[in-house]
Amino acid sequence: MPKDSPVTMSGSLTPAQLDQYEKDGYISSLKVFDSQTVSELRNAIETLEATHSEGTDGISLAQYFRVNGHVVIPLLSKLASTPAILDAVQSILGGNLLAWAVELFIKEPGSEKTVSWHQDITYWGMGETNDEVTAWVALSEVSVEAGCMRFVPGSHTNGIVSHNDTFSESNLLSRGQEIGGIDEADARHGPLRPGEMSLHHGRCFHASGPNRSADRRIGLAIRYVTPEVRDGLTGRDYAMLVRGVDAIKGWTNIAGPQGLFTAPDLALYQRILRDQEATLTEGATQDVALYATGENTT
Ligand SMILES: O=C(O)CCC(=O)C(=O)O
Repeated sequence: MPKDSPVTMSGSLTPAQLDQYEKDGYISSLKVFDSQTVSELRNAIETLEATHSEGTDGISLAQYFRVNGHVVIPLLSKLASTPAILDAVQSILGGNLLAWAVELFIKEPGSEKTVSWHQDITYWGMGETNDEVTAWVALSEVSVEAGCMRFVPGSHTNGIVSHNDTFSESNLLSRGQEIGGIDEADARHGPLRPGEMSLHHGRCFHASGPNRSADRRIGLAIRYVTPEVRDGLTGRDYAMLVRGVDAIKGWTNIAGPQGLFTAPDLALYQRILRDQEATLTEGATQDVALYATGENTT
Protein backbone atom coordinates (compact mmCIF):
# COMPACT_ATOMS: atom_id res chain seq x y z
CA MET A 1 0.00 0.00 0.00
CA PRO A 2 1.18 3.56 -0.58
CA LYS A 3 2.57 5.08 2.62
CA ASP A 4 -0.21 7.67 2.89
CA SER A 5 -3.06 5.14 2.64
CA PRO A 6 -4.99 5.09 5.89
CA VAL A 7 -5.07 1.69 7.56
CA THR A 8 -8.47 1.09 9.07
CA MET A 9 -9.42 -1.43 11.76
CA SER A 10 -10.31 -3.73 8.90
CA GLY A 11 -6.83 -3.69 7.37
CA SER A 12 -5.09 -2.15 4.38
CA LEU A 13 -6.49 -4.09 1.40
CA THR A 14 -9.00 -2.13 -0.66
CA PRO A 15 -12.45 -3.71 -1.11
CA ALA A 16 -11.44 -4.53 -4.71
CA GLN A 17 -8.25 -6.28 -3.56
CA LEU A 18 -10.17 -8.22 -0.94
CA ASP A 19 -12.77 -9.26 -3.52
CA GLN A 20 -9.96 -10.44 -5.77
CA TYR A 21 -8.41 -12.50 -2.97
CA GLU A 22 -11.77 -14.04 -2.15
CA LYS A 23 -12.49 -14.85 -5.79
CA ASP A 24 -9.03 -16.10 -6.84
CA GLY A 25 -7.58 -17.37 -3.54
CA TYR A 26 -4.53 -15.16 -3.95
CA ILE A 27 -3.48 -11.62 -4.68
CA SER A 28 -0.10 -10.47 -5.95
CA SER A 29 2.16 -7.40 -6.29
CA LEU A 30 1.46 -5.73 -2.93
CA LYS A 31 4.32 -3.39 -2.00
CA VAL A 32 5.76 -4.04 1.46
CA PHE A 33 9.42 -2.89 1.56
CA ASP A 34 11.33 -0.17 -0.28
CA SER A 35 14.48 -1.11 -2.16
CA GLN A 36 16.82 0.05 0.60
CA THR A 37 15.07 -2.19 3.15
CA VAL A 38 15.09 -5.16 0.77
CA SER A 39 18.80 -4.81 0.24
CA GLU A 40 19.42 -4.59 4.02
CA LEU A 41 17.30 -7.71 4.59
CA ARG A 42 19.05 -9.65 1.85
CA ASN A 43 22.37 -8.55 3.25
CA ALA A 44 21.36 -9.73 6.75
CA ILE A 45 20.35 -13.15 5.38
CA GLU A 46 23.53 -13.52 3.38
CA THR A 47 25.63 -12.45 6.36
CA LEU A 48 24.01 -15.24 8.38
CA GLU A 49 24.88 -17.68 5.59
CA ALA A 50 28.49 -16.52 5.76
CA THR A 51 28.79 -16.58 9.56
CA HIS A 52 26.82 -19.80 10.18
CA SER A 53 27.89 -21.93 7.24
CA GLU A 54 28.32 -24.90 9.60
CA GLY A 55 24.82 -24.54 11.02
CA THR A 56 24.15 -24.65 14.75
CA ASP A 57 23.39 -27.41 17.25
CA GLY A 58 23.81 -30.12 14.59
CA ILE A 59 21.26 -28.54 12.24
CA SER A 60 22.15 -26.79 8.99
CA LEU A 61 21.29 -23.14 8.45
CA ALA A 62 19.29 -24.26 5.42
CA GLN A 63 16.95 -26.19 7.70
CA TYR A 64 16.55 -23.25 10.10
CA PHE A 65 15.74 -21.11 7.06
CA ARG A 66 13.11 -23.60 5.85
CA VAL A 67 11.61 -24.73 9.15
CA ASN A 68 10.59 -22.51 12.07
CA GLY A 69 13.52 -20.12 11.77
CA HIS A 70 11.50 -17.50 13.64
CA VAL A 71 11.99 -19.52 16.84
CA VAL A 72 15.77 -19.06 16.85
CA ILE A 73 16.60 -16.19 14.45
CA PRO A 74 15.41 -12.74 15.64
CA LEU A 75 15.43 -11.31 12.10
CA LEU A 76 12.82 -13.83 10.92
CA SER A 77 10.66 -13.36 14.00
CA LYS A 78 10.77 -9.59 13.57
CA LEU A 79 9.82 -9.87 9.90
CA ALA A 80 6.67 -11.77 10.89
CA SER A 81 5.54 -8.61 12.71
CA THR A 82 6.11 -6.20 9.80
CA PRO A 83 3.19 -3.73 10.05
CA ALA A 84 2.62 -3.47 6.27
CA ILE A 85 2.29 -7.26 6.03
CA LEU A 86 0.02 -7.53 9.08
CA ASP A 87 -2.18 -4.66 7.87
CA ALA A 88 -2.89 -6.54 4.63
CA VAL A 89 -3.35 -9.93 6.29
CA GLN A 90 -5.71 -8.33 8.81
CA SER A 91 -8.07 -7.49 5.94
CA ILE A 92 -8.50 -11.22 5.37
CA LEU A 93 -8.14 -12.82 8.79
CA GLY A 94 -9.17 -10.02 11.17
CA GLY A 95 -7.23 -8.35 13.95
CA ASN A 96 -6.05 -11.36 15.98
CA LEU A 97 -3.08 -12.85 14.17
CA LEU A 98 -0.49 -15.49 14.97
CA ALA A 99 2.53 -16.45 12.87
CA TRP A 100 2.66 -20.26 12.66
CA ALA A 101 5.71 -20.56 10.39
CA VAL A 102 8.37 -18.43 8.74
CA GLU A 103 10.34 -19.93 5.86
CA LEU A 104 12.87 -18.82 3.28
CA PHE A 105 12.51 -20.33 -0.19
CA ILE A 106 15.85 -19.83 -1.90
CA LYS A 107 16.63 -21.03 -5.42
CA GLU A 108 20.18 -20.50 -6.55
CA PRO A 109 20.87 -19.03 -10.04
CA GLY A 110 20.38 -21.74 -12.67
CA SER A 111 18.74 -24.07 -10.14
CA GLU A 112 16.43 -26.79 -11.41
CA LYS A 113 14.61 -26.98 -8.06
CA THR A 114 10.86 -26.65 -8.42
CA VAL A 115 7.77 -26.77 -6.27
CA SER A 116 5.03 -29.09 -7.51
CA TRP A 117 1.33 -28.21 -7.59
CA HIS A 118 0.02 -28.40 -4.04
CA GLN A 119 -2.24 -26.93 -1.39
CA ASP A 120 -0.39 -25.75 1.69
CA ILE A 121 -2.61 -27.00 4.48
CA THR A 122 -2.79 -30.61 3.28
CA TYR A 123 -0.44 -31.96 5.95
CA TRP A 124 -0.51 -29.19 8.52
CA GLY A 125 -3.16 -30.62 10.81
CA MET A 126 -5.39 -27.56 10.59
CA GLY A 127 -8.28 -29.20 8.79
CA GLU A 128 -9.74 -27.35 5.81
CA THR A 129 -9.63 -23.95 7.46
CA ASN A 130 -10.10 -20.67 5.59
CA ASP A 131 -8.18 -18.94 8.37
CA GLU A 132 -4.63 -19.56 7.20
CA VAL A 133 -2.92 -17.16 4.79
CA THR A 134 0.64 -17.10 3.49
CA ALA A 135 2.38 -13.79 2.88
CA TRP A 136 5.19 -14.49 0.40
CA VAL A 137 7.63 -11.59 0.15
CA ALA A 138 10.21 -11.24 -2.63
CA LEU A 139 13.69 -10.33 -1.35
CA SER A 140 15.14 -10.46 -4.87
CA GLU A 141 13.72 -10.19 -8.38
CA VAL A 142 11.18 -13.02 -8.58
CA SER A 143 10.33 -13.01 -12.26
CA VAL A 144 8.82 -15.77 -14.38
CA GLU A 145 12.39 -16.57 -15.45
CA ALA A 146 13.52 -16.79 -11.81
CA GLY A 147 10.77 -19.30 -10.96
CA CYS A 148 8.00 -17.22 -9.42
CA MET A 149 4.88 -18.91 -8.10
CA ARG A 150 1.99 -19.91 -10.34
CA PHE A 151 -1.55 -20.10 -9.01
CA VAL A 152 -4.81 -21.62 -10.23
CA PRO A 153 -7.38 -18.88 -9.62
CA GLY A 154 -10.45 -20.07 -7.73
CA SER A 155 -8.88 -23.41 -6.73
CA HIS A 156 -9.20 -22.56 -3.01
CA THR A 157 -12.93 -23.23 -3.30
CA ASN A 158 -12.04 -26.94 -3.43
CA GLY A 159 -11.65 -28.89 -0.23
CA ILE A 160 -8.28 -30.50 0.39
CA VAL A 161 -7.69 -32.62 -2.70
CA SER A 162 -5.55 -35.74 -2.87
CA HIS A 163 -1.79 -35.35 -3.34
CA ASN A 164 0.66 -37.99 -4.56
CA ASP A 165 3.96 -38.21 -2.70
CA THR A 166 6.74 -38.27 -5.32
CA PHE A 167 9.72 -37.73 -2.97
CA SER A 168 11.40 -36.13 -5.97
CA GLU A 169 14.93 -34.83 -5.27
CA SER A 170 14.36 -31.71 -7.32
CA ASN A 171 11.25 -30.74 -5.38
CA LEU A 172 11.47 -28.29 -2.51
CA LEU A 173 8.47 -29.82 -0.71
CA SER A 174 8.99 -32.34 2.07
CA ARG A 175 7.22 -35.25 0.35
CA GLY A 176 7.44 -33.91 -3.20
CA GLN A 177 3.68 -34.00 -2.89
CA GLU A 178 1.72 -33.04 -5.97
CA ILE A 179 -1.80 -32.63 -7.23
CA GLY A 180 -2.13 -34.46 -10.54
CA GLY A 181 -3.98 -33.41 -13.68
CA ILE A 182 -3.61 -29.64 -13.48
CA ASP A 183 -3.94 -27.91 -16.82
CA GLU A 184 -1.14 -25.30 -17.03
CA ALA A 185 -3.45 -23.22 -19.21
CA ASP A 186 -5.52 -22.56 -16.06
CA ALA A 187 -2.50 -21.19 -14.17
CA ARG A 188 -1.45 -17.56 -13.69
CA HIS A 189 2.11 -16.44 -12.90
CA GLY A 190 2.65 -14.21 -9.88
CA PRO A 191 5.96 -12.42 -10.59
CA LEU A 192 7.12 -10.07 -7.84
CA ARG A 193 9.56 -7.16 -7.79
CA PRO A 194 11.92 -7.00 -4.80
CA GLY A 195 9.89 -5.80 -1.79
CA GLU A 196 6.52 -6.92 -3.15
CA MET A 197 4.42 -9.73 -1.71
CA SER A 198 1.59 -12.04 -2.66
CA LEU A 199 -0.99 -13.44 -0.26
CA HIS A 200 -2.40 -16.91 -0.84
CA HIS A 201 -5.10 -19.04 0.73
CA GLY A 202 -4.09 -22.38 2.29
CA ARG A 203 -6.13 -24.36 -0.23
CA CYS A 204 -5.14 -22.40 -3.37
CA PHE A 205 -3.29 -24.68 -5.85
CA HIS A 206 0.19 -23.26 -6.47
CA ALA A 207 3.60 -24.31 -7.81
CA SER A 208 6.87 -22.76 -8.99
CA GLY A 209 9.46 -23.45 -11.66
CA PRO A 210 13.28 -23.53 -11.89
CA ASN A 211 15.41 -20.42 -11.52
CA ARG A 212 16.75 -19.66 -15.01
CA SER A 213 17.92 -16.18 -14.00
CA ALA A 214 21.46 -15.15 -13.09
CA ASP A 215 20.58 -14.10 -9.53
CA ARG A 216 19.40 -15.96 -6.44
CA ARG A 217 15.66 -16.08 -6.04
CA ILE A 218 14.85 -15.39 -2.39
CA GLY A 219 11.33 -15.56 -1.00
CA LEU A 220 10.17 -15.16 2.58
CA ALA A 221 6.97 -17.07 3.36
CA ILE A 222 5.10 -16.24 6.57
CA ARG A 223 2.10 -18.40 7.48
CA TYR A 224 -0.54 -16.56 9.49
CA VAL A 225 -3.42 -18.12 11.37
CA THR A 226 -6.14 -16.94 13.74
CA PRO A 227 -6.67 -18.17 17.31
CA GLU A 228 -9.78 -20.04 16.10
CA VAL A 229 -7.86 -22.39 13.78
CA ARG A 230 -6.87 -24.71 16.60
CA ASP A 231 -10.10 -24.41 18.50
CA GLY A 232 -11.20 -27.98 19.21
CA LEU A 233 -8.20 -29.71 17.58
CA THR A 234 -6.26 -32.29 19.52
CA GLY A 235 -2.47 -32.43 19.73
CA ARG A 236 -0.15 -29.53 20.35
CA ASP A 237 1.08 -26.86 17.98
CA TYR A 238 2.83 -23.55 18.41
CA ALA A 239 2.38 -20.04 17.06
CA MET A 240 3.59 -16.55 17.85
CA LEU A 241 1.02 -13.84 18.55
CA VAL A 242 1.88 -10.91 16.29
CA ARG A 243 -1.26 -8.76 16.52
CA GLY A 244 -4.32 -8.52 18.77
CA VAL A 245 -5.10 -11.16 21.38
CA ASP A 246 -5.39 -14.92 21.57
CA ALA A 247 -8.18 -15.49 24.07
CA ILE A 248 -8.65 -19.11 22.96
CA LYS A 249 -5.13 -20.46 23.52
CA GLY A 250 -5.56 -23.50 21.30
CA TRP A 251 -2.04 -22.70 20.08
CA THR A 252 0.82 -22.82 22.53
CA ASN A 253 1.83 -19.18 22.26
CA ILE A 254 5.56 -18.66 21.84
CA ALA A 255 7.48 -15.43 22.26
CA GLY A 256 10.13 -14.46 19.72
CA PRO A 257 13.72 -15.62 20.25
CA GLN A 258 15.80 -14.16 23.07
CA GLY A 259 18.80 -13.75 20.75
CA LEU A 260 20.45 -15.50 17.83
CA PHE A 261 20.47 -19.28 18.45
CA THR A 262 20.30 -19.06 22.25
CA ALA A 263 20.25 -22.32 24.22
CA PRO A 264 16.64 -21.99 25.48
CA ASP A 265 15.39 -21.12 21.98
CA LEU A 266 17.27 -24.08 20.48
CA ALA A 267 15.64 -26.36 23.07
CA LEU A 268 12.22 -24.96 22.17
CA TYR A 269 13.03 -25.43 18.47
CA GLN A 270 13.68 -29.14 19.09
CA ARG A 271 10.46 -29.49 21.08
CA ILE A 272 8.41 -27.88 18.32
CA LEU A 273 10.03 -30.11 15.67
CA ARG A 274 9.15 -33.21 17.69
CA ASP A 275 5.57 -32.13 18.26
CA GLN A 276 4.97 -31.09 14.64
CA GLU A 277 6.70 -34.06 13.05
CA ALA A 278 3.94 -36.56 13.77
CA THR A 279 1.37 -34.33 12.07
CA LEU A 280 3.46 -33.43 9.05
CA THR A 281 4.56 -36.97 8.27
CA GLU A 282 1.22 -38.70 8.89
CA GLY A 283 0.34 -41.15 6.14
CA ALA A 284 3.72 -40.86 4.35
CA THR A 285 4.97 -44.08 2.76
CA GLN A 286 8.62 -43.38 3.51
CA ASP A 287 10.68 -41.25 5.89
CA VAL A 288 10.05 -37.57 5.45
CA ALA A 289 12.47 -34.80 6.29
CA LEU A 290 10.25 -32.15 7.80
CA TYR A 291 10.89 -29.99 4.76
CA ALA A 292 13.30 -30.26 1.88
CA THR A 293 16.00 -27.76 2.72
CA GLY A 294 16.65 -26.49 -0.76
CA GLU A 295 20.17 -25.96 -1.92
CA ASN A 296 21.50 -23.21 0.22
CA THR A 297 25.23 -23.68 0.50
CA THR A 298 24.90 -24.19 4.24
O1 LIG B 1 8.71 -20.45 -3.11
C1 LIG B 1 8.11 -21.28 -3.79
O2 LIG B 1 8.45 -21.54 -4.91
C2 LIG B 1 6.93 -22.01 -3.26
C3 LIG B 1 6.40 -21.44 -2.01
C4 LIG B 1 5.20 -22.13 -1.51
O3 LIG B 1 4.78 -23.16 -1.98
C5 LIG B 1 4.51 -21.51 -0.39
O4 LIG B 1 4.98 -20.51 0.13
O5 LIG B 1 3.45 -22.04 0.00
